[in-house]
Amino acid sequence: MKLELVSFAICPFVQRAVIALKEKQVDFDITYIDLENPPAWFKLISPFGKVPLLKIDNEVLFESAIINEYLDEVYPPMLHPNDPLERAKHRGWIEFGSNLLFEQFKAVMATDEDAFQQQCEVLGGHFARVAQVVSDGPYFMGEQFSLLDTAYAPFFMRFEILKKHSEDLEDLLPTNLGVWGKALLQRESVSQSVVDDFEERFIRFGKSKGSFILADA
Ligand SMILES: N[C@@H](CCC(=O)N[C@@H](CS)C(=O)NCC(=O)O)C(=O)O
Repeated sequence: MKLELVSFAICPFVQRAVIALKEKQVDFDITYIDLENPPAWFKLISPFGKVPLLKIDNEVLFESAIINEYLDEVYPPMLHPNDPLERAKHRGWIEFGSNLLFEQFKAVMATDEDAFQQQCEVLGGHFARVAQVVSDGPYFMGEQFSLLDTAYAPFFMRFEILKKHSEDLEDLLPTNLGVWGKALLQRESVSQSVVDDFEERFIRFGKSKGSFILADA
């Protein structure tokens, strides 16, 4: 099977699939598109007009969580927990992680200090929730890296960049989330899941949108 991931270089949802593919050591091609000027072929095959898409020979999958579920079923090692109840709980928290990414994006897009601070409060509330279910580390469920970890690593990568530009973010993360994020960022599948100049591109994108937090970056 020939796998091709359709990507936008700084998209955290694509990054989830890249991490899963790297964990499973599966060969794949990656095609980058400009989401502000998407090619016609992309519009034809992306039902929501969003990345990621995973092309498998002539088939197309969309939605990062679905793509990663498929990869987990087809390519070993299985990263989801064995127990159906645990697996269902992980799916719920993966969904929570998607929302967290959207809330983080809103913080990046906030164009003034008030809007940014408000968004930090929202993030703080979400952190407190997920902190209740995270293990003592290193990963979400302890020693074993799981599919859920692929879903949160992109969040921590962006948080690390944002932290450099706001002291307020430093104290926002509960200790166990800090431990978790650090472990994820040290993992090879995560550190190699983005383009070499990711930080620069992320900052450039934020600045181009008038981001308050990245204004002086
Ligand atoms: N729920 C989707 C979210 C994907 C998503 O929001 N992708 C963004 C880029 S990071 C996108 O393609 N946006 C284009 C648009 O909304 O027009 C998933 O998990 O795959």
